Amino acid sequence: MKDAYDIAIVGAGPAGLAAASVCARAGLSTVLLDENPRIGGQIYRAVTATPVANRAILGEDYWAGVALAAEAEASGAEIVTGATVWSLDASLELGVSVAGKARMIRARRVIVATGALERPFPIPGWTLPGVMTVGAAQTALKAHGLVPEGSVMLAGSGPLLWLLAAQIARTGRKLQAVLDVTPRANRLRAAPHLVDFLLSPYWRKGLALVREVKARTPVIRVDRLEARGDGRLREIAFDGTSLPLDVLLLHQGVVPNVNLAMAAGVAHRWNERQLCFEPVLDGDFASSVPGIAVAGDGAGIAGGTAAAERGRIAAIAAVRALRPDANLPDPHEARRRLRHEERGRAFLDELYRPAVRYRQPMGDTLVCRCEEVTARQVREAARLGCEGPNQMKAFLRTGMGPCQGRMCGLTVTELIGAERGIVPEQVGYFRLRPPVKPITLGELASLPIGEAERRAVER
Ligand SMILES: Cc1cc2nc3c(=O)[nH]c(=O)nc-3n(C[C@H](O)[C@@H](O)[C@H](O)COP(=O)(O)OP(=O)(O)OC[C@H]3O[C@@H](n4cnc5c(N)ncnc54)[C@H](O)[C@@H]3O)c2cc1C
Repeated sequence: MKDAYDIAIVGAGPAGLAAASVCARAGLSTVLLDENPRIGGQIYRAVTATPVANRAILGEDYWAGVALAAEAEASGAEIVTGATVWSLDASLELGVSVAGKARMIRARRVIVATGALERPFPIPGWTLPGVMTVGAAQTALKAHGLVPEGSVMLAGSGPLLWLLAAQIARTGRKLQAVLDVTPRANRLRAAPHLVDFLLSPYWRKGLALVREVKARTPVIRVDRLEARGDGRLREIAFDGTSLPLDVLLLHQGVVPNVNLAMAAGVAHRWNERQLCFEPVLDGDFASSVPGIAVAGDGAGIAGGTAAAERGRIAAIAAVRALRPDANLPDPHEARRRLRHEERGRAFLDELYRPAVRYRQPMGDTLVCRCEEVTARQVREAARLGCEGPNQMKAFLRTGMGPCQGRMCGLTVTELIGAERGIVPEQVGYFRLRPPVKPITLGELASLPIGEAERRAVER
C-alpha cells in the first residue's frame, strides 16, 4: 500500500468492484480495501475461491460475480483484502489495519461501498447459542461450504430468507420448516407498487424461489416467535406451538451499513419505507462531505446489480472531477440500467416491511447484546426523560460495545421514538466516531510516529 492515492474505495462488493474497475481503467491510482479475506462482498462472497463447486447450489446470480471480480482484478486497481478501515474524516484520510498493523492513507476522492447489514431481529432468546442470522449461515455456506446440522428452521421474512432456504435445500439437507412472519397487511401496502414489480427483473425470480422452497420445505405462517433454551437453543415456540430445535436462522431484511459514512460526518436521513437511516446523496452519489461518495446498498437498499451500477456512476463522477479528459463509460447507460434494477423495489420494501413487534421488542428481550441491555431498560430510560440514542449511551451503554451499534442501533432509535411519541428522524442515531471497528491498542501503537507526535509528548 502507498501513502496516497487518487481514489480509495472501501468495500469490495459489487459497488466497490465496479467502481474500482472504472477508476483504475481511467488511469487513476486506485486502492480497493476490504476487511474480508476475499473480494465479492455479501452477494458474491468468496466467489473467486468458494469450495461450493456445484453451481446450482448458490445459483446463477451468485456466479455473475466472477466476471465483476475478474474485471476489477484486471483493471490495475490495487486490491487489499484483510484491510479494515476504522476511520475516515473530512480531510479524506483513512485509518486502515492490515495483518495487525495500522496506518493512515490519503486519497483525493473516497467511495464508501460498505454495503448492508442484516436488520436486528430481537425476539426472546435471539442471543442463545444455536440461534444465528440467515446472513451468517449463508456466509458459512459461501465461504466454507458449511451447512447447519441437526434440526434447522429459518424464521423471518424477506428475499434473503427464501434464497438461503432454497440454497440449503439444494445441498440435499432437509430443513424442518420456514416460519414466515411477514404481516398479512403488508400485501395491501405493497399492492399500489404491483405493476412496477411485474415489470421488474425480480418477480419471475422471486416467484420461482418461493415455489422452489415450498415444494421441498413446510412453510408456516407465524405471528409470535420465541427461541427457548437453557444455555443453548432447545426449542422454538410460535403461536401456541413449541418444537425441539437445534438451529434457528433469523432474518428480517437488510439495512445500509452507515457506520463509516456517519463517522466521516456524512449527513443521513430516515427512510420511512425502508425503516433505516441512509446517507443524503446527489444523483452521482456524492455525499454532504466534499470528496466522499457512498455507493451500493450503503446508499439505500436496492440489491447487488443496482449496487454495481451505483458504483460505476459514483466512480465516473469521481474520475471526472480529477481528470475531466479521461476515457470513461457512458454514465447515461449506467443510469438507465440502474433505473431498471431499482424498479420493483418499493413493492419488496412494502411486502417485507418488518412487523412493529419484531422491531420494537418488549420486556426482558435483549436489545443490546454487547452490554446486555433489555427492551424494558431502554423503554424505562426513555420514559425517565432520556432524549436520544447518545444520551442512552450514558444511561445504559447501548451501542458502546464492540458492535458499535450495528446490532442495536435501529432498535434503540425505534424504542425511544415509540416511548416519546416522536418519529425516528427526530430521535436520530448514535453519534459515531472512529474507530468504527474494534482495533487493538497494539494496532494503534503501530501507527508511524511523526516529529509532531514525538514533540507532543516530549518533556
Ligand atoms: C449477510 C448478507 C448476505 C447477503 N446475501 C445476498 C445474496 O446472497 N444475494 C443477494 O442478492 N443479496 C444479498 N445481500 C444483499 C446485499 O446487500 C447485496 O445487495 C450486495 O452485496 C450489496 O453490494 P454492495 O457492494 O453495496 O455491498 P456488499 O456486497 O455488502 O460489500 C460491502 C463490503 O464492504 C466491506 N466493508 C464494510 N465495512 C468495511 C470496513 N470498515 N473496512 C473494510 N471493509 C469493509 C465488507 O467486508 C463487504 O465485503 C446480502 C446482504 C447481507 C447483509
